[in-house]
Amino acid sequence: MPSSFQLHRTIATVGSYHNHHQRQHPQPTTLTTFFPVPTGVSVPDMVSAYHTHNLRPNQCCSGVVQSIKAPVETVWSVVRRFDNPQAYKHFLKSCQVIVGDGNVGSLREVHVISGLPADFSTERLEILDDERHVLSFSVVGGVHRLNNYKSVTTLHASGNGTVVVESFVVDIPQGNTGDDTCTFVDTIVRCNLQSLAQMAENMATSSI
Ligand code: A8S
Repeated sequence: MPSSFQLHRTIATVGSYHNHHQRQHPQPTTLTTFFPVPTGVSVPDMVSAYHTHNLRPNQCCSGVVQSIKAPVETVWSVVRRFDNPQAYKHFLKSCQVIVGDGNVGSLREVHVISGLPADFSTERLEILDDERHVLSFSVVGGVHRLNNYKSVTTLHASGNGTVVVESFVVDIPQGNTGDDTCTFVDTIVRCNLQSLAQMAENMATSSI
């Protein structure tokens, strides 16, 4: 069995794994949590390394796995554009790079469509690795309820297609539970990755 197939199977079966830690439980200052791999399951080092998050007390983490019928390079050409997330993230109505030129350290300000409990978010590009197909950004400001949000997106070749893994860590807002917070964010991330799939699959089909 090719290893990419194993990767696909392994991550796809544990894709909605949630972890959360709430204030009322005594917690150590830091705790390492593995997404999306429960202890004892072996997947390529890269997946476990990039999707391992340090959780502070009162933070939660989760993630989403999406298969896409398009080559990794096609999917990556969309994901890597830190200056243009609204191309596939339909909850965003605009984006402006306010510092930098789209490389690590750049800051963007994204404005959210109406109807969400948010107005805008200021985000910093943390990782942009064109060889390994890894992008990570963190939320550093704005008007919304997702303080200290950080996500990591990795792309993996699987047959002719791509598997996308996106995990995140975020503070649990006052008055919410970790489960509610993870469900809210998982929903946004799942919508984003479904729309990414649709876009990349259209690009792949129209280039044949
Ligand atoms: C992303 C992921 C998320 C974006 C969230 C979770 C956000 O842009 C939206 C609503 C909010 O309440 C928070 O990859 C925030 O963009 C759509 C403004 C950060």
